[in-house]
This record gives sequence, C-alpha cells and structure tokens, in this order.
Amino acid sequence: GVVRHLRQVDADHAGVDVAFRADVHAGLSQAQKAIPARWFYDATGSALFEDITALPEYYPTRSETDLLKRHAADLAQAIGPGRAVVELGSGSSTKTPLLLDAISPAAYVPVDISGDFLRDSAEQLAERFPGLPVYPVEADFTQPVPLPREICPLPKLGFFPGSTIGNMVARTAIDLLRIWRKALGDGSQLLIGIDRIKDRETLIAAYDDPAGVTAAFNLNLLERINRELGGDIATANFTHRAVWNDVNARIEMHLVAECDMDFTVDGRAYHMAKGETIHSENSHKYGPRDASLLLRAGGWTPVASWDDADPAFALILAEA
Ligand code: AVI
Repeated sequence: GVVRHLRQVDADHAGVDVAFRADVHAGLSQAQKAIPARWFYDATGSALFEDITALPEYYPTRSETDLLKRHAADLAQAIGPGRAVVELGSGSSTKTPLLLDAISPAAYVPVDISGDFLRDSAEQLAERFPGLPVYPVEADFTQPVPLPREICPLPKLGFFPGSTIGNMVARTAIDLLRIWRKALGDGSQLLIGIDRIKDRETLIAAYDDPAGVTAAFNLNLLERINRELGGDIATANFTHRAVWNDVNARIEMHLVAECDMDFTVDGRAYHMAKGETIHSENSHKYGPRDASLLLRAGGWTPVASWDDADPAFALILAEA
C-alpha cells in the first residue's frame, strides 16, 4: 500500500505562478521567442497529452508499451527481483504495471511534480499490487530529490519512460542523468525510453496529427497564459507548426503568428510580426550511438537495448 507521501516542493514550485510568469516574460522578450515545454502540462494540457498518446500517428507510447510486453521475460532476467523502482515523472503511466509485473520489485517510488496526479496513480497502483510498498514523492525530478529512507538498503532501478529525456537539450539531459546516477547510487540500473531518428514524414505526422490534437495541445499554452497570467493573446491568430531540425536531430514545435499583432501579458506589451514564432518544444531523437554517448556522459553504461523497428523506438537498460 501507499506508505507515506513525501513532499519536496521548493519555493518556486509552491508558487508555480511565479516561475511560469518569469519564464513567459523572459521567453517572450527574446529575439526568437521561446517558452519551456514544461508549461504545457496544466490540467487541460495533461488531458490533451493523454489524447495524443492514443493517436494512431503518435507511435512512441504504443511502441514502448509493446516493448515492455514483448520483452517482459528478458527484462526480468536483466534486472532481477528485489529492486526499488524509482519512476521519474510518473504521471498517469499505464506502462508501470507492465514493468512491475515483469520484475517483482521490493518497492515503488513514483516521483512527480503534480501532487494530485501522483496521489491518484499511487493509490491505483497500490491497489493493483497489494504487497508492494509505494512511496510517492512529490518533487521536480530535474533537481536532486531525497528518497525515502526505507529504500536505502535496496538496489535501485530508475525508470524513465516515454522518451521524456528528448524534451531536454543535451546539456540538461546529461545533468539529469548525473543527478540520478548519484541519487540511485552504486549498483543501480536505469531503464530509459529513447525515440530514434527516423524518416521525416513519420516524425512530422506524430507531431502534427490530422485530427489537430497536437495543435490544440500546443495552442493551450497560449490559452494558459491568458487564463493564468491575465494575457489578451488572440489565440485564433496563431497556428501550430512542427518541423524537423536536422542539425540538432529534433522535432521543434512552434506557435506561428498568422498576422502582425500586439498583446499584453499582465500589463506588459509584446509585438509579433506575421510569420514570427514562439518556439514551444524540442523533442530530440537519438541514433543508437548518440543514445549510448548521452548515457555514458551522464554516468551510465548501457548494457542492453530492446528496439521496436517500425517506427523505431528503444528501451535501453544501463548500469551505474
Ligand atoms: C512528453 N514528451 C515525451 C512528448 C514528446 O513526444 O516529445 C510531448 C509531446 N509533444 C507533442 N506531442 C507529444
């Protein structure tokens, strides 16, 4: 069952408002306007992301789920029983039970910034795995997080599914990997989802679906600014754009101004010329050697990988 809910939320996150406001003003003041992708995930954005994961064009969730199902026996063999599974950004993960079923862990520690989400999913999981101690930790997993003392003596498995690491630039991704190498300690393992570089058409379709769900997800960022920061952005004058940046091997999402416009966000005035964009997300893709280098730079040694061929996606197991 759920043993104890730990809360490690720093001043910034207690006042989400303050950090959101600061990021929006800083981002809208740059020559290339940009807002960090983490601000997509308010209640509406999180629900839209769940819808994205069910789209036929959005292959990562399906591929990763299939990999976990198909290779359960291999995973059990490579990981072994008795580990404490620490999941980074657990959200409403439907993949977790597949992993827990496969490896018979000794404890489960979901780490997520969204307290309500975390509480609900921890309870559901505890119900499904009655003998398993669950220690939810409400925290920003990009910062060092103190883990519950009960799991100290256990060997750890970090679980970072969804290719969320791709939403960080390499420097930030490496910082995160190093933070968790230190926190999980010697003898730990990391199971991480990595989206592969593939043909442009498949990638663009995954981030610009014909049903317009990803467009709604992207545009919700502007609506959130209007709702929470008293903005008067004419959201109808923006369109969604997904492009493949081949130099940096990433999908970029932008919000494109379809006409010249002026708007304010809590009293501060901004201007955008027709065609100008707000860069709202990066989703980096990695070839096998890129992923290996990234992990090693982050202090982890890759030991096994399970690949889905079409569209390509990988689950990689690494050791401390
Ligand atoms: C959460 N993250 C891994 C998703 C991705 O694919 O980069 C977010 C997303 N953005 C648009 N569609 C999905």
